[in-house]
Amino acid sequence: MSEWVQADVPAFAVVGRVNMGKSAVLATLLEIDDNELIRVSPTPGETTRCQTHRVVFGGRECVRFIDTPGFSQPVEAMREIQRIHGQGMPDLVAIRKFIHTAGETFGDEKRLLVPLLEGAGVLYVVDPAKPLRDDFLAEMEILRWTGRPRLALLNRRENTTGPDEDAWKTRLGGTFNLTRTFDAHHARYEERLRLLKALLEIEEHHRDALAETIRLVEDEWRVRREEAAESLLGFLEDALGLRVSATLGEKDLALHSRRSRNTEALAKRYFAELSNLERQCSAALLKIHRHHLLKADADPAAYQGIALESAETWTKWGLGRGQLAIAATLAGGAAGLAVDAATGGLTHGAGTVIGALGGGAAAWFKGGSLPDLRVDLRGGLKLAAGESKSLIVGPPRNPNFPWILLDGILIRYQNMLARAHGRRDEQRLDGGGFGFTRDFPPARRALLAKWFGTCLKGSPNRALEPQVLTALIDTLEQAGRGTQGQRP
Ligand SMILES: Nc1nc2c(ncn2[C@@H]2O[C@H](COP(=O)(O)OP(=O)(O)OP(=O)(O)O)[C@@H](O)[C@H]2O)c(=O)[nH]1
Ligand SMILES: [Mg+2]
Repeated sequence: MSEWVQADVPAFAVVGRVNMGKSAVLATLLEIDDNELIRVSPTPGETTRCQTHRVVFGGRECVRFIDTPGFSQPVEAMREIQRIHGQGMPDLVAIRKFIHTAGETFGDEKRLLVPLLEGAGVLYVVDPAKPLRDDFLAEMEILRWTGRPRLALLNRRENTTGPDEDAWKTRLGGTFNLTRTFDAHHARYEERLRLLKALLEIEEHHRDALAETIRLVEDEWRVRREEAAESLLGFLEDALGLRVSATLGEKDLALHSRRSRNTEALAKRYFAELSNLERQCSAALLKIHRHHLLKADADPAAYQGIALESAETWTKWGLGRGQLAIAATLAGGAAGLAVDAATGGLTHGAGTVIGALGGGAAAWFKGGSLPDLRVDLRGGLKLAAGESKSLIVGPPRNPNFPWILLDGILIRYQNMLARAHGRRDEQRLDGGGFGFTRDFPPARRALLAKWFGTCLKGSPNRALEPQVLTALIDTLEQAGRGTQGQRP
């Protein structure tokens, strides 16, 4: 009975020298960032026995990969198999005999050859920066003797090329059905898909099953994008509609120091809640993409005190000066007031507006020291004894604010997709990079601007949501390609 391979499920054994990145390749390919499930480690000899990793869709196993211990004595093993076979090229019979008769000194070789004997295809991982020595040639020779479909993978580290890379390619080209390059630390979805498609090319016997698997992977990726777009839509709606409020008593109003303390505390709370929403959205995206070592912690300080009027800020967030001018024109050029001069539909009832304080308003906000938030005071200015009123702090008035929020998440999304699951270091998912919104086609900009406007007023236009969702899905697709968001 076969231990590793089943007749109707395509199987591939990932083989190669110890420490070549076999487990890392597999972890990236299968999106497993958990060391308990696939151990990736700088210590050679980490994988000591074969381990099956099943790719399952809808409860059905579509393909399986077998991680194996690395070759440790390939030259000696090759000689032993030749000795067992005698004259001519050794075959599977000789390899079977080797597995059954050779001693434990060949323990790694025996264990890694068992799945091949049972019919698994070969995914041979090499580091092309290493010199092409005899022991590697011996590994290739043994793999050739198995007669199994073989794909060689040059696992390039940080794009480094070694002096022997051409020799590797020539040699592998002569021994393997296909040779591909892969970077276990940086491969993205497209490269993973390309690798799966390469397996389909070499394994004639399971062509249909592999083609079906690739379709399922592509479908799943589409579903993920839709789920990500939904999270993004929810985030934008919540973030743009976010308001925090505090109840002010008579003393709070009467004393200047208390007023400004209150307002500052409220602004701080506003930004803390805003980053919390951003963190939740990032966490949802990470969950959809099975990341556990990437952390979603958002930094409230990222928004607090950012100079919303400075061109530098917009450039940092990916908005060019030209676009800034457009946004300003769209908004009537009126950015920069510290205090909302009208309720602007922000409040639910008709309240007395802080702007009514006229010249006093600036004092309330301690000049320019506060971010440019929409602030609203409800309840009238004159309080009867025992009455209280609410101070409400809402989204920055700058017309670019929604675009900043969107860019921040899109950049995170792109950075997340660029992180390979084969890595084992922890990292914070950050929003550093250049934005996407500046490159939006005019129709998408107009649609989003319209919807943003309704969200900012706290009453998102539900009728627009399907279109917005489609626009966000397209946007995520473009961000996922990794070609945008770079500085031109
Ligand atoms: N920079 C970089 N490091 C890599 C890459 N692939 C693997 N590594 C590192 O190389 C080391 C060995 O990787 P593993 O995947 O554990 O190697 P292995 O071939 O499975 O090793 P054994 O199981 O011990 O035979 C780990 O520290 C990996 O993080 C890569 O593409 N780029
Ligand atoms: Mg390993």
